[in-house]
Amino acid sequence: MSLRRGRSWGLLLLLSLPSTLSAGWASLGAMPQPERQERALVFRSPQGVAAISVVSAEIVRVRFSPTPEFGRDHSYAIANHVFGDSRPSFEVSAEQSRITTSAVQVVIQHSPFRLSVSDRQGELRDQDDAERGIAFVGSTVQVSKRLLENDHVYGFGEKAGRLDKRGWGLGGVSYAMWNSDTYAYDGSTDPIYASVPFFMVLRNGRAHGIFLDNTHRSFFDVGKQSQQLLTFGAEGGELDYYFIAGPTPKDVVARYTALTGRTPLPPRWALGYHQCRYSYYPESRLRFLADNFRQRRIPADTLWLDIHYLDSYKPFTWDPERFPDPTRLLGDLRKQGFRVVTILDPHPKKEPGYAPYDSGLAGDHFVKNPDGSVYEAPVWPALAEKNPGPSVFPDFSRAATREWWGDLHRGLVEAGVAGIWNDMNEPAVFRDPAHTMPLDLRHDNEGQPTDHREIHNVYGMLMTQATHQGLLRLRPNNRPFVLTRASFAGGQRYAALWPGDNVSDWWHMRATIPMFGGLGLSGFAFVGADIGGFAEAPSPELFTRWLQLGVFYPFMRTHTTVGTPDQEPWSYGTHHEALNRRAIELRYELLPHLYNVMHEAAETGIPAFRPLVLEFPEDPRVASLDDQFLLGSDLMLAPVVREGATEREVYLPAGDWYDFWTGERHQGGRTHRLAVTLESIPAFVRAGGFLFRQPVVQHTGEMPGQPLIVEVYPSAQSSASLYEDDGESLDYTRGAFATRRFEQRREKGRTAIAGSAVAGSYRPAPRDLVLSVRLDASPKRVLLDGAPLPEIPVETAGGAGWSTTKDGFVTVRFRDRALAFKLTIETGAEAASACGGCNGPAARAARHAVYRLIRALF
Ligand code: MIG
Repeated sequence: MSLRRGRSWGLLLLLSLPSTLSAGWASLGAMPQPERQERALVFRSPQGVAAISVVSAEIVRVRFSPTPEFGRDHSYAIANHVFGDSRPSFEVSAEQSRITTSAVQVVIQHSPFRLSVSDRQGELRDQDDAERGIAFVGSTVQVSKRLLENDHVYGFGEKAGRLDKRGWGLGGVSYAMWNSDTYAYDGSTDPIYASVPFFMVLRNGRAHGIFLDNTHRSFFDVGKQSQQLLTFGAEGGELDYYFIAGPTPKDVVARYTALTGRTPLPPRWALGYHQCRYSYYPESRLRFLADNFRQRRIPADTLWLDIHYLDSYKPFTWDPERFPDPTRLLGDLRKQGFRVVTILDPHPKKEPGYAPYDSGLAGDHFVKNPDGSVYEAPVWPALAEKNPGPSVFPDFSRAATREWWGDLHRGLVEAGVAGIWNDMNEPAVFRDPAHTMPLDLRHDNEGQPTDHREIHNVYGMLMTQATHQGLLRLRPNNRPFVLTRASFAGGQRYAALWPGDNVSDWWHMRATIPMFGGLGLSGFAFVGADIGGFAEAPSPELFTRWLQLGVFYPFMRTHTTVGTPDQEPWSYGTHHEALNRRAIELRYELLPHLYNVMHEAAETGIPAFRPLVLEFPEDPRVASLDDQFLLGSDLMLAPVVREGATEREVYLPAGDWYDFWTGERHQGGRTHRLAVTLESIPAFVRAGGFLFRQPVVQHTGEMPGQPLIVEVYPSAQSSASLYEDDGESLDYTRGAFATRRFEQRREKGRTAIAGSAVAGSYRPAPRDLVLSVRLDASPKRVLLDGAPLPEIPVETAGGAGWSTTKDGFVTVRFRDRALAFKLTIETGAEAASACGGCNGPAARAARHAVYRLIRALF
């Protein structure tokens, strides 16, 4: 303790020395009065230049450089600089400057230069530490902010730790941003593959965010060196950060993604189940897989080809023996409803006569050594059996190179490949002690050459940009699907992300929950981890549990490394096969819901996979909750993540919740203890929630014509909207979508459900609507647009009508005409307890009988 004290005194002493005398850190001291520019105040002193500018009423940019002038104003992360006019007002006095917008007030104290931001209510949100403020040494710049006792901190993208970055008992956490290939990482490995220098602070239930727009290696000390300080900075470039106001965490995420872009709406097939391993080959193995999925009736959409499909690991080739006729293979698989995704690493082999090398050299597309020669290093092609040799590396920071790389995908697209998997793009380099490129390599940097220090963290993202845009040029009316391992802030615009090489153990499975919570808050909505684990082999139980969790990953893919036992849903015996099938079936039943929330993410930035704090920021009990999450706003998941578990504790926030499986009502605001079996996938729906489902299909190609099932959970009044489109093309950007609103109103004796007419020009294939309405009393009469519908016993349903199941749902079915409708359910006077005794397994079986029946009918 005293040692630590001593150290910080030493640091304080250093910081208070005038910069000219100190060889160490210099703290930014006095700044003279600023120059007023249109939307900014610019301060200059012999120590450097600072600018505080207003991006929007809620977003303020802070820039400092320990140089006389700023460098080029350029960002790989920012997608949108243009926001509406916020009419800030500026006041400048000798001691301080003040910028006021409709949402925030920024006060800049001139001597020493310190900044603070308060919200509309006048509460301080963000405040430079009075002692330290901005400081710099060599090429490193940093700023220290005050951290309050009750602050919670979230985000930082892909981090393998707790959701709340404040750490256990305020122990603090310190993070670095430097994309790293970290095979079999664990909770103490940092950094890993992707860098998102963004975080959110939750203070008294209200949030603000900070985004450090700097691609160099950066660091974030969250209350670790000192409990009262959050210090961040980077080892090069400017201190260039954005303060983003809330007050809600959703506001912050929406604004952060307005700046850096949003995850585009994925093609629907990419939300289905993906089967991968390192590596499936030869082609007969792929056919075997496809046949097994279909014969065993285990739904799946996509099979993946890892590096063994390539000829000697060379990008844009096929191994001629393993895959003699890719076009025919892919065509045949497509007929069975399968798509294929192929891997591509950023390391073309140095080999005259190999087209990507020849054209890359001719176009000057490769990363250079400081002396101007092309950089070569060993990656996979160096380990090929035939003709091993070094690789060269595209300089994705050059626009012309991105275009060249994108165009190289033509052959794959023509063969029928549906999407591209970008791996090794940290970049990973073999036999280098740092496992990446030397820091002094040269990159174009969009016309302002720089070294690898500045490009490293965006190398992977720029590769995905090249891939995404190339796919778009090659198939202009198709939504590109790209999966990447490395990325950077803003990378959500180009690719889905998976957190690399996890391990087949229970910790790694659990760790994905806070990790995806943090990634979602950091703009990455399309994420999923290797189900079953990459390194090592899962027990049958672990694999089943991981699939049951993976049902709710936005991206659901099983993957494992080379040499491990089979890791397919049927690889663990018939009992587990049935459980695994059931999990994947659930995924497909929930696809309309998942698609809807992915669309919401594309529109608003609010992720599909949500930590509870996003929905319940004022509930202190969810601030550090690591083993539950929501899919959308209303579906709460509490997966079983402990080996041999027979019980699961679930915290339900205030309000009523309904067991997804039994319909049983639970009171929120407290923790419940559930008994669980290997079958259990604990899930709850918030009162008033709407859940959009469909019967089980074997792949997304079977969706057209399926009935749309709308489950409605009680509240006095609530509504939800549903988005649909063709699932594949970009026609939706030109109006070819279908959105509709559903609303419920409940009063004594009747429940009314209204559906709006469909907006947009897309129309789903002819189908039925099935409304499954949770009731607290038994139905007497059901009217559609005022006309009574017949009651049809569950066993003989057909045509329009309604029926009940024992667990308190009424199921109403009628043709979906895409028109407005009004359903009225008249109920008797019984109390809610009418159904109290029938919420067990029998009720659940009855409810599922209805679904089976619906399935059989269509
Ligand atoms: O050095 O392509 O994370 O998913 O299967 C290993 C082979 C290279 C690492 C990826 C993994 C992939 C593997 N790759």
